[in-house]
Amino acid sequence: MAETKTTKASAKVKLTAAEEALKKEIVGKVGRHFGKVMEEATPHMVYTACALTVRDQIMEKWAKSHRQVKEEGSKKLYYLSFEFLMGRLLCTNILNLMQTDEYQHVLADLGYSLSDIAELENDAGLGNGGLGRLAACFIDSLTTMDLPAYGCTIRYEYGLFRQKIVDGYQTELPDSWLDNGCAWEIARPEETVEVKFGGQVYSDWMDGKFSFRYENATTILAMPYDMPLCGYDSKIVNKLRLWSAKAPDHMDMKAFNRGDYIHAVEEKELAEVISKVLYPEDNNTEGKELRLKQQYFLVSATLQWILKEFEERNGSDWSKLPDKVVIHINDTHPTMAIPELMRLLMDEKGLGWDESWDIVTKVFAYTNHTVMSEALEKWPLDMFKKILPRLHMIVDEMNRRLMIRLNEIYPNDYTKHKYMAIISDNQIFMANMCLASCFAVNGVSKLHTEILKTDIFADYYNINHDRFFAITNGITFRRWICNCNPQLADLITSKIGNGWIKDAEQLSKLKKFAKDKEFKEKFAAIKRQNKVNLAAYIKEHNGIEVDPDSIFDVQSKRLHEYKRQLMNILHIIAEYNRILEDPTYDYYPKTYIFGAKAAPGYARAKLIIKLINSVGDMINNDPRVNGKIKVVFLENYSVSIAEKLIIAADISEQISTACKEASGTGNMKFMLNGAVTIGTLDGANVEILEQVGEDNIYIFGLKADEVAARLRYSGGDEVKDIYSSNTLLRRALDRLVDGSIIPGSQMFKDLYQTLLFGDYGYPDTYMVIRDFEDYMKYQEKMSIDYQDRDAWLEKAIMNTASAGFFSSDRTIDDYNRQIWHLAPIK
Ligand code: 26W
Repeated sequence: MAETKTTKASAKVKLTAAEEALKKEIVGKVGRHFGKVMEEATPHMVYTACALTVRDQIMEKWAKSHRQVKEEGSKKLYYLSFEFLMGRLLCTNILNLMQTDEYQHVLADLGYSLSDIAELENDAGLGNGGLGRLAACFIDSLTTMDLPAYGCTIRYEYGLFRQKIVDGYQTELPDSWLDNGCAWEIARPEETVEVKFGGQVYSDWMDGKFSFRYENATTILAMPYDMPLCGYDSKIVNKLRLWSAKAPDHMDMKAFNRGDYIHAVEEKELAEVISKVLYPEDNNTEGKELRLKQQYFLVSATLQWILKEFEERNGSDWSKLPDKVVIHINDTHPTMAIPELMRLLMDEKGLGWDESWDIVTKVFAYTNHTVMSEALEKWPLDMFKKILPRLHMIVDEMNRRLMIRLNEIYPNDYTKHKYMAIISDNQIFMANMCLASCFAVNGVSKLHTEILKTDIFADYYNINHDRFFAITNGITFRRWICNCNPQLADLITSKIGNGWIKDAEQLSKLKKFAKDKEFKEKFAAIKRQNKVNLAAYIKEHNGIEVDPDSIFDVQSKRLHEYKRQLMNILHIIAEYNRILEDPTYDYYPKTYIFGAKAAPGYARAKLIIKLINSVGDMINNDPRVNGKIKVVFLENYSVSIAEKLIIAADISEQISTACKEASGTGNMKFMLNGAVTIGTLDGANVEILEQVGEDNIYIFGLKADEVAARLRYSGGDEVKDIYSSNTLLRRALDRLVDGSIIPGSQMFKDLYQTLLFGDYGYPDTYMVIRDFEDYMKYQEKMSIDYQDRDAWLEKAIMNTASAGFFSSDRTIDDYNRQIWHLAPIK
């Protein structure tokens, strides 16, 4: 944390009485919390003092809101997710309390600026990418819309690794986000529950039913921490509950008494390792034992808590559970909640299988976030049985009953049975468990849902049409414009009032200003200032000088082959070659900016990062380019960096291989902030096109069905033909192996090989070669269009004005009307 950062004060204004009171609070916190007077306080102490005053206000609201939920007997949503990528919370919370001006004034009076103080907070980076950030946007919208909901996740001691680029390579450092404490969380040791792993399970027949005994099981304690969250101008407070693993006291005491202190401490470490670190794999699963334990740990702790809360409020008529509780499974990672609820209802509450199943199948809803086959979770049966013996018995029985049902529906169609089974080939298929048990299944964009229905989940769709829903993702406008781009938010409000912040469709009123000269100039000035700020950041962090008047072309997201950062960089190489060959080539200056983390074990993704950095070194330092192209790789892409980067983009790169990106949400953030998209007809890009119209977006490349057709055969001839006929592409590709990027090095050969020859006889599985020409054509068109400043500004404004549909408030409203059926707190 940059404790030494200078914190410039913004202009002082005379404080109102309420502001004077707030100032007293902050000064008081510095004194009481740190034993310091203001003059001696470090900026970080000031940050903490501010956060604590905000927290106090939220807590006051919380007490009231809690009582109200109880009185109204409201149905509640528990949103189970292994990832909540919250980012920083100070400014969001202040904005949501509608006190941004007050805090700004008070801090200025104390000699600080709110934005600098806010920078001192560590990002809560408890997520990999889209899925985790979506969960964070959802909880903001749920609360803003006064819907009672709890986010449930693991309190990882280390969030997603910090990325450091060393000599062009990604290196990973631990993200110890809790080092300076977290002002937002409240420990709840009194609500600790036990979670059991391993051992043996024995059944006894007693009083006409089975009861189950566990022997030699290891008990781990799950201790919750609560993060209260307020919505924008809303009445209620929801919370994010984060479970932390602890060793039970008796565990170390036994060994301790035998004098085996080291062993005692080791055992404690082993227990607590469960909540130590977030798995950094995105769209890839490896069946690791620790991850399985994390999954069971979260779902078991959460379900025990859910049942306890229900029982306290409603007694033990469990058939009422579906009226009071809906549990959402965010991708398959928390799927074990399904058999765990069966276990708790049967073994702890004494219900029979049929009664329990009837409840379970009315409580759970599931969202799928990816169709990548390597991301579909499956667990080795042996491992599952060893770690979760009782759950294994339940899953086995679920599968047995499923097979009977399937044989009635699809008699003797064994291929189908196998494809739809929960257990096959000695593995447990988590998506099938969801499909067989959840009352609702949804995809995250129209196209993605269509692919679920007609392709990967077709067999289940065919027997359960009414359970499938298409709900397009969204983003919270409070963070993704109000907080990160306050000047633009203010400009919009000055024209159409502030109703759009809670009712995003009102943004469309802005369309009538797309041709208004004065508005356009103001819009342009804000974008330019954001670019100037980003240029300063790049200068400071990368040492690269970039021109704010060049086109800022940005691709920021996880690094994955299907997202095709490789196609982007190949295109840059091709442009570079053209400039070198033809000094008269009229090239409008462009700054290509990348931000991307690769999974630490994904060698090819890491090689692409090295390639981007090496190409950057080659081009940025070549005097013949005359600064017309700059390539920048921003280290450690995170929520906080996204907030600076997205608002400065002219062009948003959304160039995934069609059918692979389930939705995308970065695409929506760029659009909202007035960047124009170049993209394929994939995920939510399809709907962005619908909203913004074809004049205001650049769509290129193969469509989903065309990609699917090409993946059915090797395609070697097509790839070879393109390689021979497209000189620009060929010469860009050849640079990967001719030792010209890093003099004498062949290190990028793997990339060349896989594009042209493939791993298993299928070259170019992500269609980089096949989409290249079209991509280049639209890149060129954009550069030309950009030079018509007036027309470009109109496109940019139309993007902002058409983004209303992508508010997560709309998404949450869709979920609520179609799936959850929660009533807003009155
Ligand atoms: C088990 C390893 C693992 C971890 C994370 C597998 C899969 C995931 C996620 C499902 C990957 C993910 O974040 N998917 C993204 O979800 C976003 C929110 O719906 C979508 O917008 C993105 O298109 C999708 O890639």
